[in-house]
Amino acid sequence: MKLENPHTGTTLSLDEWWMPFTANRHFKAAPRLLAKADGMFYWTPDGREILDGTAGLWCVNAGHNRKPIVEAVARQAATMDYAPPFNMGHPVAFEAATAVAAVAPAGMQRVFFANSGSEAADTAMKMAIAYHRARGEPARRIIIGRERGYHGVNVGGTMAGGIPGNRKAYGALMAGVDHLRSTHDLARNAYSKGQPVHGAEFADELERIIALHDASNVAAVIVEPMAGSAGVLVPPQGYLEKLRAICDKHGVLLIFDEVITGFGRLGAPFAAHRFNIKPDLLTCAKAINNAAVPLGAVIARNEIHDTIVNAAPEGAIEFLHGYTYSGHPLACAAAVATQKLFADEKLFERARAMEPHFEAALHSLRGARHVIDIRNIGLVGGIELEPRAGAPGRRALDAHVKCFEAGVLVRFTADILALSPPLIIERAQMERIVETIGAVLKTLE
Ligand code: PXG
Repeated sequence: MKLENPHTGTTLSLDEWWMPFTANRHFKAAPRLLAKADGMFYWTPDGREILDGTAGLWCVNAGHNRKPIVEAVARQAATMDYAPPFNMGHPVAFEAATAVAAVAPAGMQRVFFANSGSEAADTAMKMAIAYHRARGEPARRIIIGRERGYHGVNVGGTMAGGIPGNRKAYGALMAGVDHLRSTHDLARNAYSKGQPVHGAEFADELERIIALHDASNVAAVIVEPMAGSAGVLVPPQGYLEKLRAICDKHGVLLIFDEVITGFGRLGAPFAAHRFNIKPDLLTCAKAINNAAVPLGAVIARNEIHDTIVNAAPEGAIEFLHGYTYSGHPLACAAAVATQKLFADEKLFERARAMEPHFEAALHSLRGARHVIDIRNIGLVGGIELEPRAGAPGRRALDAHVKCFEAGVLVRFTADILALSPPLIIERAQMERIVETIGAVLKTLE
């Protein structure tokens, strides 16, 4: 097959790009390419239309190539490409931080920019440790994550994360991590709509883990309020409340990784709003600027910022951390335009209003071949398939490929199909996604 860039006519060689989180040999034997996007759709290089059921990779919440964002990035590129962020500033980064702080939970209006969710996770963990040190408790360095948690692929995120395949090759890259069990309980919670009823008690083991290490050594707990990458695990009713209470009791910070749940995905600005639980630190990325230019952020409780900043001598750098591209002008211009678009089109409210329709469409697949669970919240859906004997993950990979051939983009992880469409999705498009999956499941081994 001859592949080319349809916009330039350049013939493509597939050898050089070592692709991330990709079965490189499998992919390059039968590549699936996307070359153009608009609104709810992608197009392949040969012009086939693909309905985007995943908002890219959980990130293009306002839909693709939205004009105000495209224009803001183009304008900024033509005005000032780059400016250093260390002991220098530029207007757009301040504007972007203000725009993000405006939708953040009350009392969390301090925004530190990174370039990805992975960098945001590692930044938040360092911030937690720096906070305890500034308060005079420098021994608090242990980070507690959760099985099936995903916090990106940098050192801290890899170690605090709880996906075995992502960790096994690296040993102890970071000292002092422990893990809660995952909240997944298929036997009791299959086919839950919204938050499952069973499982608040899974939070109780945080008491045991903190006691084991002694609270005086524990810095923070980091969890995704709703675990995305590991297969759409919605927190059981009462679970996050318990985590918050146990953290408070022991002076341990609670970090919410909202890289997926941030900016409307659950029908509220953040999961913190949806579940009415306030973390101490919150990480985000992806939809912060509709994924137009790489950008991540840590949103800190004001008091955490103040404690770290005020502990340093006047004139000294208070938090010795940051990236060349922290607050990159193009990324920040996209963030300002994106946040305005979210507000102008009331997209978070729209996601909440569309949730019942999405839920009904998803659960209509109950009883379809191979399906053993369906779960959902906001505009997120997970469809768990019975794994093929001796070949875990293959059935969902086949479903992903066949849906793509049928013109619908769905994600998969292990044997779970994950859906997270742009928040502009129409009801007929929800139905098309679900009908396509249903038809594909009928044809799968
Ligand atoms: N935290 C969470 C909760 C994420 O979902 C990251 C951190 C890392 O972000 P960066 O920007 O460094 O990739 C993520 C990323 C999937 C999938 O298939 C999800 C992510 C990444 C890759 C695949 O669900 N989320």
